[in-house]
Amino acid sequence: MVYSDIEVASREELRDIQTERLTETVAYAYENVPYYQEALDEAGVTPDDIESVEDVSKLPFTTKEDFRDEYPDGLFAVDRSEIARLHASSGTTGKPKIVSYTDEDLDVWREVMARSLAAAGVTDDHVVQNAYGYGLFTGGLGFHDGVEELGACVIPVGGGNTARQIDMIQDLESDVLSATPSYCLYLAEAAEEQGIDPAELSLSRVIIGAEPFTDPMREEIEEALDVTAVDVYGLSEIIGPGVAIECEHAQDGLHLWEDHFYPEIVDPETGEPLPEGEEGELVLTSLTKEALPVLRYRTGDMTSLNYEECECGRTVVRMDNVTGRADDLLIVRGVNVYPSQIEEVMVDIEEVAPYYRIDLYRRNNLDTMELTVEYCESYEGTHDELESTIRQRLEEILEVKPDEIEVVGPGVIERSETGKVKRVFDHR
Ligand code: DLL
Repeated sequence: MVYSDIEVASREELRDIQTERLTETVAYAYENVPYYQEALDEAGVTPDDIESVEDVSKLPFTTKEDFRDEYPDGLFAVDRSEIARLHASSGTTGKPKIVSYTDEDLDVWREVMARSLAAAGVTDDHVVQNAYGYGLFTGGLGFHDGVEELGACVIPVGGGNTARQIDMIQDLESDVLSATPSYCLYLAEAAEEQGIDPAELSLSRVIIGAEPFTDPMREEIEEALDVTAVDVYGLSEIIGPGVAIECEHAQDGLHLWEDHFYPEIVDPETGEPLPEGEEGELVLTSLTKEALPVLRYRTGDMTSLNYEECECGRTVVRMDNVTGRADDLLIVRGVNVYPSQIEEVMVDIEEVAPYYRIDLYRRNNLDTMELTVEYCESYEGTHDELESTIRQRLEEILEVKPDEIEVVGPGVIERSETGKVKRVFDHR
């Protein structure tokens, strides 16, 4: 179901809306955020130079460091009295990024979340169990408001509490689970431990996001819970969840609500815009935000854009699934390694459970990489056999070999019930 006509508008109509909104946003940011006035002046650009959406590339970038430098509210464009809500992003080090919303911003967020849920196949008859964390994290409240806006029923369970979570699914017959992909697997595993077949639960779909996952990982979730798993993307700096989502129809790229968020793809090294279809770093400009307008935000997320109409009929641009971040790249003894490459191999080996961790150390001035992998309950072979299978498979795809592979039994690798999964531990 298409929630809003704009999802199927012609490309010309979309472009006109984007042009109008971009010119407004740039003038608004220039007038109301001293940081942007300075940044534009420095770049030698005035709001009048922005005449169409293509002029976006004249604007300077906004980065994570700018959010940090302007902590807590230096990027806000409105007075405190106009701010209806504050959230904070989940930074692992240093101060979080504080993000703000006016009433109108919250309306936009509800609308894009409702569109997203509808695209994922959620209807007003559905019961959505929301297992994203409530609180400063945008996942919980973002989903919550969107489900209400759509007219479906939300169960605000939040993150963790897995035994209760499973009871709720069983007793209240939840149709949809919104949760991180790692939590979906955690829940399936916990159900099994309780003697419940997770595939027999009432869930028909899960809406997974907030962290990268690979295709085999998605298949694992779909099989374990017998659901359709739909990928949802978003980030606090831009609004929260609901920037883009796959439709359940095609599951082929995430429909990005480009009447509110303008996407570009740039070379992560040079910042130069890349030709259509090429993979690079996603850069987003907010087109309707009041409290926190953001110009050309460097998301750090690697993806590509596809402007072809989807088989579901939506005409808005689709972004590819984000399987990594520009800064995810691990450089081990001078060689590039993406954790997603390792994950693909892990999930592809039947005897291995989808739990692994990568530890990097510097010993005697040399990088060392240790991989810890868990085998499945059903595995009957020896540790050595499995280790050599893993080593062989990794050698086919990686230029640099792990120095050590440790194979451990089921449940040994620490699980996290809440928040985003952490698989790489760089001790260097
Ligand atoms: O994670 C918002 C969100 C909540 C999205 C619930 C989806 C579901 P932040 O905490 O600010 O916001 O983290 C944003 O998480 O830049 C990506 O690196 C990563 N991320 C978010 N969604 C996906 C996804 C929320 N579907 C950062 N696939 C982003 C891969 C994702 N990475």
